[in-house]
Amino acid sequence: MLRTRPLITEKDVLQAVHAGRDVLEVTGDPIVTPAAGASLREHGIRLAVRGDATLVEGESSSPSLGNFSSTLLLEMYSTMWRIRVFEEAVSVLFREGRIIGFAHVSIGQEAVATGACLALGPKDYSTASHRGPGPIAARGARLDLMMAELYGKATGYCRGKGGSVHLADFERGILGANGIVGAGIVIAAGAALSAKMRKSGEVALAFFGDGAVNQGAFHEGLNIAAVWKLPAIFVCENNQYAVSMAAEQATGGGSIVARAAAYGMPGVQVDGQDVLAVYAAVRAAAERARAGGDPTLIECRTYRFHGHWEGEATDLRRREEIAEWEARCPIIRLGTRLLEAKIARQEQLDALRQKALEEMAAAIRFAESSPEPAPQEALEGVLLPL
Ligand SMILES: Cc1ncc(C[n+]2csc(CCOP(=O)(O)OP(=O)(O)O)c2C)c(N)n1
Ligand SMILES: [Mg+2]
Repeated sequence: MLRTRPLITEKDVLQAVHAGRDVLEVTGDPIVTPAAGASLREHGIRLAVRGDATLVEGESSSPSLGNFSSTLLLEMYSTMWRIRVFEEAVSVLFREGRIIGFAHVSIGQEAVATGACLALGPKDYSTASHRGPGPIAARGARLDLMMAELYGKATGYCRGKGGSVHLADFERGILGANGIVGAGIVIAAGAALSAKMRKSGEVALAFFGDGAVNQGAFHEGLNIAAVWKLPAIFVCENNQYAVSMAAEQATGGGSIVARAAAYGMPGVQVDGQDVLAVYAAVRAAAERARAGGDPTLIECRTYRFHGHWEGEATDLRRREEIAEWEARCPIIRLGTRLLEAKIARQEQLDALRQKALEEMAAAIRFAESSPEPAPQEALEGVLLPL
């Protein structure tokens, strides 16, 4: 049975302001739209929640470092660098014509992939959008096999036939990046159904963009997951744009996270530049899913520092906007916190980045020296129409 959760909009807040109230009372487990959250803060109005409220949307404050082991914090830091240096190399190699096909990088968004994937267990499943390398590297996939795939070499993850938008590693539960926007959402729902039927205790997580929430697959996937209480986690990488279309102009109702209410599932919005916030949200969602509870929609507000794809001729976004977000680099942010809390010294952080650089350099050497696929294998492993 679907639960109804009250929605707090900016209008509700403004009504309270006009009535001269400084408290907005609500019964149940409310959804607060981002605009309402901002308005609450702006007018200094407190939300008083009656009932068993557990989740309140709006950008959460960052969890304290004390909630995480230093091993995990350093793993987060090095995973983000692993993604960053790999994708920076991809960007250069693509421009040099050494990487073929498409390449979409998620430089700037590393905290989303990292926080989410590190909150999963090794047997869980994940799918990624067309912006594949980040979420796939974050689950521990091998950079050399990834790079060889991007080069179209026979040693790549899909023997050179998939490229960056179809990277997959089934042994790690990575069910693939996908060139079809939104497709990974229903694939994850299917994996979650399989886990539920097998009573395996596994969960399935789908990464997708803000553009995907307007696809039918988003609604189908969330609906079936809600109706059948599937152990699924839907992570929206809201990087504010689908190619050049701004999410705020394309999202009916104005809020992605509010759509969770339509399916009676918890919805959480987190600061996607804060790896700790993403981790905490996914961890809570995974625990709920494993315990047989509802699936969860998590909207991570983030930004891609590069254009839509590496071959993009024009980027229509404002330079000031890009600069504002570059100042919110998730890696620098975590590094600064680790230094301030004396959890790590600068030399340790530098060594983790250096290790990622060496792994990336070895991955390029592997890809460069790998053979091309043999022409007679061109149709092997490919689904052909009858
Ligand atoms: C079903 C479908 N429609 C359109 C496209 C073309 N397309 C590729 S990426 C993209 C934008 C997706 O934006 P978003 O979901 O926000 O992901 P982002 O690129 O921002 O990570 C579009 C429209 C596609 N690949 N698949
Ligand atoms: Mg997007």
